[in-house]
Amino acid sequence: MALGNWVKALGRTRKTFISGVSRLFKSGKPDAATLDQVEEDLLAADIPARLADALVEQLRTSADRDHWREPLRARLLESFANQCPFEWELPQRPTAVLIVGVNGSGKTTTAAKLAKMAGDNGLKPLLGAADTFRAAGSDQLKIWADRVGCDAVGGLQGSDSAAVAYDALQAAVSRKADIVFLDTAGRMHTKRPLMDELIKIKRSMSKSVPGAPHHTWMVLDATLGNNALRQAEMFHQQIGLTGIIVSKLDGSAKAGFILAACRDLQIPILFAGLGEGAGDLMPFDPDAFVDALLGPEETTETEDR
Ligand SMILES: Nc1nc2c(ncn2[C@@H]2O[C@H](COP(=O)(O)OP(=O)(O)OP(=O)(O)O)[C@@H](O)[C@H]2O)c(=O)[nH]1
Ligand SMILES: [Mg+2]
Repeated sequence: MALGNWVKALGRTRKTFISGVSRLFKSGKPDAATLDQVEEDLLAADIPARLADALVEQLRTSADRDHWREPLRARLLESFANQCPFEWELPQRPTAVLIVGVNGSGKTTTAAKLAKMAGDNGLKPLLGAADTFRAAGSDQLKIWADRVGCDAVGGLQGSDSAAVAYDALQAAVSRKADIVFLDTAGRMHTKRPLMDELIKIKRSMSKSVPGAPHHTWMVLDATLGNNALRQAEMFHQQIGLTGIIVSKLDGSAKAGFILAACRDLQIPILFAGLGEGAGDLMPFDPDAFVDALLGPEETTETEDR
């Protein structure tokens, strides 16, 4: 997808991010008070504190109207040293992907978007609806499955989510699906905590298909900024994540947290959701992300309002 989509999606975060930088250049010599304000602006966009510090230092020493962009760009890109894209060439068939996340983060929508992307990459996807908590959780996914043109396997509300996970993987084997995305509930109605439920689902998946789940991806709502990061830490500790998908990037003013997710948690950011439609998911592109954050050359002139 074109850089333009990233530029549009990151508009709100960029406004906060870049307003400090432009203020710095308008004030002539960067004085301590302006630099403090710049740091505050960076933190307001949920840029990690350590990085905000380094960026301000960079601006202090090389605050030159014409030459600030490249050093800043390089510094921002360092955050993505652990980044690696998801390869749609699958070593196992079916490949099972467990989709987790807190309530309302965008799991169901993202599972559907992923199924569409798998289809676009020449694979046969299957959607599994292990969200047996939400009334019509399974129906919601089936509607999506029809929309993106794939099969869905689900259970009744209140049924055992681990059993649904098992069945969905069995169905993937018998229907010769290449990849199955298993949607889960953001919270549970039983007394058992969510993590226990997810651990049970994982165990059940491995009994159904050896080695499953091959991937455990967490959907993070980008509008939550640093709070999303803390959620990811918790999930990672408990169930082990192999990838992060950032949803709702289009509505976020705090997308700076993504810079910490990859570097501090050492989990790759695989995809980003830039809208509610089935086609609004894209592979995460660090260069496009950083370029969109910095904005076009004239951004410092136009966005400081
Ligand atoms: N703007 C925007 N909205 C999104 C995106 N992804 C999901 N949404 C919206 O977020 C809301 C919640 O999405 P769901 O997919 O139902 O979230 P969920 O995590 O499955 O929710 P629960 O099953 O209730 O835990 C819906 O209104 C989606 O349309 C995105 O990338 N951009
Ligand atoms: Mg859901």
